[in-house]
Amino acid sequence: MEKFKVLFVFPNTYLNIGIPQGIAILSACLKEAGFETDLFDYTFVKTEEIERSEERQNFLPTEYTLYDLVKDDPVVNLDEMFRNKIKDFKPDLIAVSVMSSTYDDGVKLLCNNRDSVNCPVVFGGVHATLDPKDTLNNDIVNYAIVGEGDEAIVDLANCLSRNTDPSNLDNLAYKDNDGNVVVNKLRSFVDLNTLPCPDWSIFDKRHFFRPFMGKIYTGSFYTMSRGCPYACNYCVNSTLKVIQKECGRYFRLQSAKKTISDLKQLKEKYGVNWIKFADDSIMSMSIEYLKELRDGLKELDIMFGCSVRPETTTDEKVSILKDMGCVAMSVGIESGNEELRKVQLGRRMSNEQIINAIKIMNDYDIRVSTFNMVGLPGEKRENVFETIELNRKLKVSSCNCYIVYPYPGTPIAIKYQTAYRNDNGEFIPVEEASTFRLSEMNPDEVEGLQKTFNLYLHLPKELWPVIELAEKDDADAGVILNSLNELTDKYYL
Ligand code: B12
Ligand code: SF4
Repeated sequence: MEKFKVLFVFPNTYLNIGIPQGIAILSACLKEAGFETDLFDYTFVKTEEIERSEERQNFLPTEYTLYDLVKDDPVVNLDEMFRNKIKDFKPDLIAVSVMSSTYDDGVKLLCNNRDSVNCPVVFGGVHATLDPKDTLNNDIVNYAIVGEGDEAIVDLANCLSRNTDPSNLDNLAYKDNDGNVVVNKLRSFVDLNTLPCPDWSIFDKRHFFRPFMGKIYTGSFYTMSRGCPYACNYCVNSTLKVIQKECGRYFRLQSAKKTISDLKQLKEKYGVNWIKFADDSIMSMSIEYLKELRDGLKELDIMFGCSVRPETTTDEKVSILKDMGCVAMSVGIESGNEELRKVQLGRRMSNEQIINAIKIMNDYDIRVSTFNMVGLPGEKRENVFETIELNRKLKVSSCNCYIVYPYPGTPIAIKYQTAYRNDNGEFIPVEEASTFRLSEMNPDEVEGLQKTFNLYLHLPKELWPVIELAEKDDADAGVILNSLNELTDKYYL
């Protein structure tokens, strides 16, 4: 008998590379249970000609870039490719993984190709957990999985392959005959140590492209924990924790042995030599755990980057991580104003703690990048400059700067009563976050500051009046912005 087949769909942004661990683990779970899987991934589907990107890279650029990865690809039609995939693979279940920002794209693909979709459709991922009602608000979606999908998708595939009714399955959400959304009870969190190694085989190998410090490495994301011990006001973790309160302790960590064994396999199979640990806060892990991890990972000789909370940073932990292969750390600063950071973002840490943490990282010669936000509730222009000044003082290599987006269900979205869909029912794009008007500045000013944030960081203060001209949204400002970016790349990075 033919195996029951599950086709994953990853509605990603073009060239936003990196393997989503959610799909990779679910695929491994399904294969372990005897099912067949495949993937339709937007990441390398070129729907229009692209120019060699002028995008500036964070660390020393490589000559071979993302553009070179895809320059010989033909321009294709996304819908046609999807229909061909369905024709070739003949799935029995289509499984779409979505964040809030990608849900509409997933639905659009299925609706555009309705005639080819001849099997049930399940949506999962962070958006399905945050808002199952919204997820099921299109008749093309038959089921949503709320919370963890590792066991739920196997149960669903089992039911469907035996033609039995899945409607009692834990974690399942569906619409009953009256059109009401039913969300079943959630099962306990899965024991992470029992999960198979993520299945990277279904992904385009170009996802492994990792340029760093002028060289190209091979690797992708890997997570060894789920959840986060903190609860920042703008982060979905605060909400996911509440939704899944009946499932067990929210922050979970797999054994060091499991991480070592998985990374060994990924190294053997794909030649991995660079990993980005996508765990929310690596230094929340104990010294003993980190030491065990170091002892096992050291011999694999894998370089890695990770995210850290400043107040968990200690000399001893950084020294262990460095010894383990850490070369880059990302630190969430978010705002240089302690009051805004504490009251609006729920991040209780002082500037002093941030400065000390980054000093330790610098002492160990670890590349530091920071995460920052503009457009915070109550934020004024001078507060943005407090954030810029803090970063300047820290001499960080690069800053990521985002405009605050009140994601569904987050404390910030609830407090300011923001809706993430516009009057036409469309998701308000992340690029239009300034239109939420949370700060004391107007949206143009917020956008201007976001796009010039790194210029204010790197260029001498004498040039700040020129940078201010580049903040505007017109052709002249565009020319100034490009020149300043070139100047920064050439002389100040
Ligand atoms: C790695 C990562 C990325 C990677 C890979 C994305 C991915 N899908 O994995 C990249 C770089 C592409 C990325 C980009 C972005 N990301 Co991101 N990312 C993460 C991060 C740090 C880890 C994801 C992960 O591996 N988790 C571990 C896996 C195991 O969990 P999981 O994905 O949730 O999967 C489980 C369940 O959700 C479910 N499941 C997942 N898929 C499916 C599918 C089906 C069919 C089923 C049944 C179940 C199911 O089962 C899985 C196992 O239990 C998370 C934070 C986090 N800790 O989750 C943010 C996070 C997902 N990202 C987020 C955001 C905002 C973004 C960006 C919009 C950022 C930006 N401003 O550009 C972009 C959007 C990109 C785009 N496509 O347009 C938000 C999403 C918020 C929201 N409401 O949607 C998160 C939650 C961060 C946060 N704390 O706010 N991201
Ligand atoms: S520390 Fe990071 S992942 Fe954890 S709640 Fe805060 S923003 Fe979210």
